Amino acid sequence: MPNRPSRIAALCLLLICALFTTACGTNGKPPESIASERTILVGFSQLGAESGWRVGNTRDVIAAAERAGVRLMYLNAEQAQENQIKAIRSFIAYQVDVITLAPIVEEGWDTVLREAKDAGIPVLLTDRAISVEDENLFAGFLGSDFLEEGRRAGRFLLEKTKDAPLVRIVEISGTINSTPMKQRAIGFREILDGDPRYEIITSVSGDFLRSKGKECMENILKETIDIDVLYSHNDAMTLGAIEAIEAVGLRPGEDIIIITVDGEQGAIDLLKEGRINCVVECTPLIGDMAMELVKKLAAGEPIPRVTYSRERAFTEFDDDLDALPARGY
Ligand code: GZL
Repeated sequence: MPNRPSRIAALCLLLICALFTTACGTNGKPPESIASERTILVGFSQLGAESGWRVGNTRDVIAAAERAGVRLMYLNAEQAQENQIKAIRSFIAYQVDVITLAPIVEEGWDTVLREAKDAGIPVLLTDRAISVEDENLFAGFLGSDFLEEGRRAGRFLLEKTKDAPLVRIVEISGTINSTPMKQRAIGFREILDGDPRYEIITSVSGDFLRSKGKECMENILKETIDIDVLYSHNDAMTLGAIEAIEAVGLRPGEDIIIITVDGEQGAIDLLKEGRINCVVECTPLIGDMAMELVKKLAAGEPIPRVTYSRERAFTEFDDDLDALPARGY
């Protein structure tokens, strides 16, 4: 429960707002229409700054809020769920119109989202999903179809290795218990599980961090170099893993097939050089879509439970890689 000082502050703020509203006169309009006329205040709880993807996402949401005339309170949780929970409580104390949450993991949100609901503040999930007892604790989800991202990675590998007798795969996964980590793993396995030629010899978490991706790959290479494929859940970890692969004299993209997710400019550049074979797109540029949904919520309108961003995969089989526009992250 929010502590007493913040509740007193909230009540004072509320009283001032009430007096202000009364003084300015509301012409008897219902409160929701006032929200649609005055500047919308959004509390944005971002999980961290762990990758180029995340930094690009933050920049895009901030720029989109500016374009939309929405006032944004942005708090970076630095990869700690407890900081996101504190951020949500401060947004409640400020009586924001809408909360947007990019949840680092799926569990542990029921209590604080109940507080937001009791305060009458709708919550939009952006980027990742959550698991809660009561689905009504959030208004909707905007982000990627991570299962499909994993399937795209698997389909590329089937095409790339259709004549191979045996394919030994190393998986470096993302933050444990996060939606992208869980679903990119499931989608990838959905495509390959029916074929006995594919063996995932090890799967370790690199927490979406470049440094940990490098460390994971170094440790794996100490055990074996009999690896055909690296499936890495994000470009940051892939760039780290490629350093480790090259440090032992192996050629990424040739000796080891490299499949990565996100679509950062750095990964696309390595795809063009032949040091990565497949880049599954996961766009962070969802700010404008988020602001459209925020405005609906602030006006008391319903939004879809799930809104997916449009994505594709870029592979060595594409003949238009040089024509690709700059990625913007
Ligand atoms: C995916 C996002 C993931 C990215 C990583 O939507 O949550 O988190 O794939 C980022 O780069 O760290």
